[in-house]
Amino acid sequence: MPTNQGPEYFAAERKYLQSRTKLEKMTWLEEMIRTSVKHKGTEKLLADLRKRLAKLKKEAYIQRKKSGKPKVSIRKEGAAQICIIGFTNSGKSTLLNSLTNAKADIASYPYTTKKPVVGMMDYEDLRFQLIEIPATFESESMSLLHTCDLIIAVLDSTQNVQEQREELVRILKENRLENKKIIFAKNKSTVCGLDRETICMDTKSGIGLEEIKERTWKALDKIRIYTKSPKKPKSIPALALKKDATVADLAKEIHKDFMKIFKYARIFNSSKFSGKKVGLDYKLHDNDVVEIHSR
Ligand SMILES: Nc1nc2c(ncn2[C@@H]2O[C@H](COP(=O)(O)OP(=O)(O)OP(=O)(O)O)[C@@H](O)[C@H]2O)c(=O)[nH]1
Ligand SMILES: [Mg+2]
Repeated sequence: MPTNQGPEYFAAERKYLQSRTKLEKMTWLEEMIRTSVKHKGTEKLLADLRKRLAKLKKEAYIQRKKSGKPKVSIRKEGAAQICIIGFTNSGKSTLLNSLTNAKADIASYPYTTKKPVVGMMDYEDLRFQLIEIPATFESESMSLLHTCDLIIAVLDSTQNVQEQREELVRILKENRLENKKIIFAKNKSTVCGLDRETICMDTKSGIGLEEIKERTWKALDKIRIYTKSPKKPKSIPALALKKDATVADLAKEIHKDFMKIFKYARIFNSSKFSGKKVGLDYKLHDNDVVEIHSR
């Protein structure tokens, strides 16, 4: 055992040795890794701790798969539902709180978030629902990843980024989520590399938050449509529809029976045809304002 560890490390080690559950053990192993001094002399110890942690995570995952607990379901609100994933302490709650009205607990203590936390994010007249997925990756909250529209994966730049990325990709694959849209964001990082695919952010100081919003909207690959009533201004928040959406798609989005009472619509935009009367098959464009007239 190395003799040059500080009191924080020894306190975590004591707690680890007293732990009974897998989650407790994982928590204190994470804490031992975090608080351990890092130099040549502790490399072997750290490798051993990481190996033990990886084994525990795997066992915990198999156990959870068998637990059969009811799946968490959160009703979609706004233009899209976006899940935030990442390992413990990567800064998921800090990101969620910075982008939305949520008040998730933030702490350097591992596994602070134990249940999914929801918040609403505003971006250019659109509202998005953001959900932090606990880093324990329990199967009951993993179900949210199947139904959400996009995943933001937070990587902790104070740890091995490549390893985290590969491990997250493996978890997604294991859950048959490999085809899900995903954005990678490297947190706690003010120095950015050449990898333009990965967003570089420091949520604590607000760096990269605008980019996260822009990239989220871009990745969703949708168009923003405003509705309005006659003689009224356009309604905000706007709706997000698929790129080739028509007025009929918009009517269905407003209400499933809206098509039955639809008479015609007027489209307002920056073109010379603004105010034009159209039918259900009219193909909408980004930023169109649609005034629907019903019977
Ligand atoms: N320097 C720095 N610290 C950060 C940043 N974002 C988060 N932190 C710190 O990292 C620690 C963990 O942050 P959280 O937001 O709680 O992380 P989390 O991913 O939600 O963690 P769990 O819920 O435990 O899985 C806290 O001490 C934060 O203050 C950042 O951008 N820069
Ligand atoms: Mg959290």
